Amino acid sequence: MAKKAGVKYPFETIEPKWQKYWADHQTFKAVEDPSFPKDKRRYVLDMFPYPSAQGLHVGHPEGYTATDIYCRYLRMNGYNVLHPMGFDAFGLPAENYAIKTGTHPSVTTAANINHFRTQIKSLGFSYDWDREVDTSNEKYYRWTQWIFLKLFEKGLAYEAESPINWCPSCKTGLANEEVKDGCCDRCGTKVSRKRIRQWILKITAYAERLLDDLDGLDWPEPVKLMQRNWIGRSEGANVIFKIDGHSEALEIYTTRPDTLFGATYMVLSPEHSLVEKITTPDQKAAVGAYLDAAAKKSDLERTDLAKEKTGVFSGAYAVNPVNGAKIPIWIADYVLISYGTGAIMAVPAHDERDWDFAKAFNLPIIQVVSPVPPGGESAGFSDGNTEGISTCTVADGWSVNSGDFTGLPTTEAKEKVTAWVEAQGFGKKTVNYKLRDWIFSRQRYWGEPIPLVHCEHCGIVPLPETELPLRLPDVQSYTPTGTGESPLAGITDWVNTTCPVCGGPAKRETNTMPQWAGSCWYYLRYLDPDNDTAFAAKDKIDYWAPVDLYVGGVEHAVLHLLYSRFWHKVLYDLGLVNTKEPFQRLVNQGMILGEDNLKMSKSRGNVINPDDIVKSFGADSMRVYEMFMGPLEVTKPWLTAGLVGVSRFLERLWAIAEKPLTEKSPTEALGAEQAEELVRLQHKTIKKVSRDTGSLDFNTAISQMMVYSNELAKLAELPRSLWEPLVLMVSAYAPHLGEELWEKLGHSGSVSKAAWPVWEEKLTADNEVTVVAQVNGKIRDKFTAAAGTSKEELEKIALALPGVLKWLDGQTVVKVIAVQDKLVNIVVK
Ligand code: ANZ
Ligand code: ZN
Repeated sequence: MAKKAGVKYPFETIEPKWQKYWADHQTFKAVEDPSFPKDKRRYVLDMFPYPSAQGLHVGHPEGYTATDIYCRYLRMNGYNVLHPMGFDAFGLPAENYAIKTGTHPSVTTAANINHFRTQIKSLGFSYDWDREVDTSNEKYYRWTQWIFLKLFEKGLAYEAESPINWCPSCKTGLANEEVKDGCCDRCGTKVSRKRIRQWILKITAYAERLLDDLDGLDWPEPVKLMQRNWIGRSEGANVIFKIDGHSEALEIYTTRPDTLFGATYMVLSPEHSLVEKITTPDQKAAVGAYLDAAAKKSDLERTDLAKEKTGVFSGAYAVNPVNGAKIPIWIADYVLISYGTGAIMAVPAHDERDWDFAKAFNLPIIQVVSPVPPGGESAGFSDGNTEGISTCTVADGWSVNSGDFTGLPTTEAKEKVTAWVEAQGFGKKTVNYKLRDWIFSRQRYWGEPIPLVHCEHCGIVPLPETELPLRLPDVQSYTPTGTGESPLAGITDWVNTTCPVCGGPAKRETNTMPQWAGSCWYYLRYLDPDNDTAFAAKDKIDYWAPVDLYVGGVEHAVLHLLYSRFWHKVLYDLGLVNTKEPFQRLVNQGMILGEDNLKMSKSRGNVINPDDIVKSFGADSMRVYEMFMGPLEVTKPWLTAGLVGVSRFLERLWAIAEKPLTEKSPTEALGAEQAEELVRLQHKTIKKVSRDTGSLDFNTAISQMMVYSNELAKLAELPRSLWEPLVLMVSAYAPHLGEELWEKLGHSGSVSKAAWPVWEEKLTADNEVTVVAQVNGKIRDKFTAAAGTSKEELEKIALALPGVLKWLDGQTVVKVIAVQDKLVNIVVK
């Protein structure tokens, strides 16, 4: 980074001056003023940062600048705006640092928060800092615990000993959402499975609403799609198969009931409860060995399509309810216990996994779907062919070999078979979701303690609300025990307590909440951050919520954004919030790459430090540059040359302000012709900047301001009426410079409280008009002309147009009628 940029305006003195002014005058304090009607209130939110030791990176100010410009624009247009900032302060890095150095995570976290706050403040954002939240502060996490108790009371939190994703390096359990490609999302270590006692939140109870309510949200489609896929709704049928020689039946889930006639074998997941019952004596040894091997694999390894299929025959047979066919029951780990019923009917002709399995174990394959309608033909497939199928076809088609259903298109066959199965009493229409309940406990220290105790007599007892916050005690060693217990388990005098119900001896829950807990509801705490009797007062929630615009990175598409929607819906059901959804509009900012077009990383040495930029170019240059790089949502590389260009623009504004200011009208000062041109450009600029700022198209707004400033820079004398509107608009983008220029214009008070300039529509019209040329009333051509061009001149142009000449050939022109700025009609005979 340039050590000495030589920026030619005193940003070093202007920027701290106005930051101090804003703080001293509480310029951006948001107040619930009832005189603003509901449609004149806006809640604009940034995804709050995790205060890492590295400090701010250039991606943070990208979103923060965008929302800040938008907020300033809204305020200047008469809106009451809530724009807060805070810190997502629980998390593993502080704890890992404590393990290494012994420094308490609260000490590191406080230092990091202070550093972040200073950095953020140096960029001149218009936050109401009185509303700052810190999720690791007991005044905050008291309410996180309180909401957990509500979930518990509603039966949405339960304890279970279950095999979970376990990161051997972080020594903690992980939620499904925290596992990427079989590895820990945080450290990249391969995730294994471990059975431990867990607290689990029943997010699946909200699956349908989490899916349905996406429709009403103004969110990027890719994010909605990611949530839809994650929730993974599928429609099908549960079908019951009798087991030959057993009283128990086997229930399977299928999304293809239309393929029932093609089931040639069944598969149980190794964990299925029927495995032990139905395995025949001669298969016991083989099945036992297979179960041991499967237990060691992760779900991902088991379901990976590319992996070779493994399995073992149970010795038992099921009876296909549609035709009485006896088909073998296998045990294979490509069927997961956690989905559907943990058992399937296998249709190798139309399911690739089943196909691979059937080929590997030489099981029969029966085609029951044809790609061609009855009577049609196609290579390799014809109606009724049951042998020699060379490939598996998963696509829809027409039923074949399917009894009474033969000939039906797939979609119709699905419905008919389901109805028939239901009528016969061996199945029912079923909806399944991929979404799993949320593993909510972590075996770590630096998180919210779960406010429950385990009593020998009363079982699990929630702490009374009056005992909140349940404070995180100090520990001697932060190192996780690795046994599945958190470091809290070692503090006996904290663990041993009395039962709030019976007063007998009891033990505290030693798991803590996951990193996502605090961020599930922080946007509500900003509404009423100091409230000691509620997480937020109802009237304040009613005043501001929901969040009108939420800006942040796309990496939270399923984690934070799904979890917080879930909590919000629970609070909604309790009557504690006023809307079904927390974030009405979402915008994802694009990633800023290094100058080499690669992701910024320490090891590549392409990291840009915002502090360096602020030091050499000023905060305003940094802000305007990040918005000028390209559309907010796209990924784009950092280019120092672009930053230099932007700082030239700000220097030019400074230079314009040094010109002699005149109170004369533009016409008086510049003469009619130049005045008219500049006034038109001014109004066009106001229109474009207003529209683009309102639609978050900041880069094009900036270029329009550049165009206009270039023209003003040419003037010897500066008419106030041409200059002031630009200063007002610039102030949203480069607020320190904006305030200084506003003050130079003789105004007192912050420019952020002034009114945004307005444009006159007629002055934004282009000087050129489109004129249509007609022959006998039919449009034959078009041309552009300067507005006000004389009728005679228009007639001359029209009569020479190629599109017109074609129609004049061999005709006599009888009359020509011209309407100024609009049309020329040529009448011929
Ligand atoms: C028969 C069949 C025939 C199937 C066919 C597919 C195609 P989605 O869409 O993801 O919901 N399945 C059901 N439970 C399973 C489990 N626990 N583990 C692994 N696979 C399971 O997938 C549903 C389909 O996946 C079901 O429909 C079942 O195979 C399989 F031509 O049943 B299908
Ligand atoms: Zn008790």
